[in-house]
Amino acid sequence: MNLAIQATKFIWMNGRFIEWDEAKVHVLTHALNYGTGVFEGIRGYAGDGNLYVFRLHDHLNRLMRSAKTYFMEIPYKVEDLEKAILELLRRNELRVTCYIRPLAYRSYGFIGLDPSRSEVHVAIAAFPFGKYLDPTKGVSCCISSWRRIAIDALPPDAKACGNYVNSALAKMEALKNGYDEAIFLDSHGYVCEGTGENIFIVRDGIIATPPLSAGILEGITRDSVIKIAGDMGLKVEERIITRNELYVCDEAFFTGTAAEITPIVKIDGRIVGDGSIGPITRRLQEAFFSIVEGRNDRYKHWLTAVYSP
Ligand code: PY5
Repeated sequence: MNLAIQATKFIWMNGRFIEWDEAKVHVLTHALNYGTGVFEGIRGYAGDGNLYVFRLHDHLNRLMRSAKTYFMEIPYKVEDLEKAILELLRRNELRVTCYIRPLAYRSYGFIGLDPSRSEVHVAIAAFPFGKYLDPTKGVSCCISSWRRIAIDALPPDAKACGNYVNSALAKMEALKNGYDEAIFLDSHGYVCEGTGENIFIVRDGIIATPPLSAGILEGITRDSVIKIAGDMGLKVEERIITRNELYVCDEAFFTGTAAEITPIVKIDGRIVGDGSIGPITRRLQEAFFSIVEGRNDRYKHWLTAVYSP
């Protein structure tokens, strides 16, 4: 996967469109030192001659919830940020599948751990983005030796920058040991999520995914998959999943904005199912891509068209 950031022309920063290379911060920025920022990852999809942003409103609402947790007053309304994102995509002439990264952070001004005196700044970048994990072959995973941040230590359902040092430790460990991705257990030892993805398993035709109480991010792709599967007549349970269920399930997959729907084909050396993409995973993947690319009218309300037809 090529994860090198591809520069575009403009970045939206604090209400203005500025040149990509000018989007800079001071090294003493509070968020850079202490992780006091919140962010979103959103995808735009190329489809039938247009670009569609997937669940834009839901992502920005989650950004606002993350900010609320940290007493950050974002000086823009969801509607302002929506307009800014659509305008940014147009100014950058993006017509290919891309990633949109809104970031609100405590800026420069005060040392010390109370962030509340440092102003909240907001930046939005958008750039072309292909696959994050391999959706065609599937990925090989390990159970991380690092636990996911406990819900009484840092709220994992607020998408804060600081949460991701925990993800980075697990991701590096997995890659160094020859895996593609890590799966976190929660502080009780139950299955939690990936480093930047939610996780699902399938057993005897029933789909299961850990509940919010396992300390997961309330993923928007997770929510989409639950709805799509329900509409297909498949049974989906939000329930505690044990580590061993990962080893013996019929299918497993990750969901996320970056990961989309990525099949998991191996966990700690155990082959999942027959080692290829499972039938339910495949059906969900096909449905998901037809929806995000604007080929399914039933879910058009999840899409915001960037260009007028
Ligand atoms: N869990 C964690 C820890 C995440 O970071 C993400 C998203 C998800 C679950 C899935 O949430 P959603 O479906 O709403 O995207 N991760 C970011 C993403 O853009 C960053 C990954 C590098 O996918």
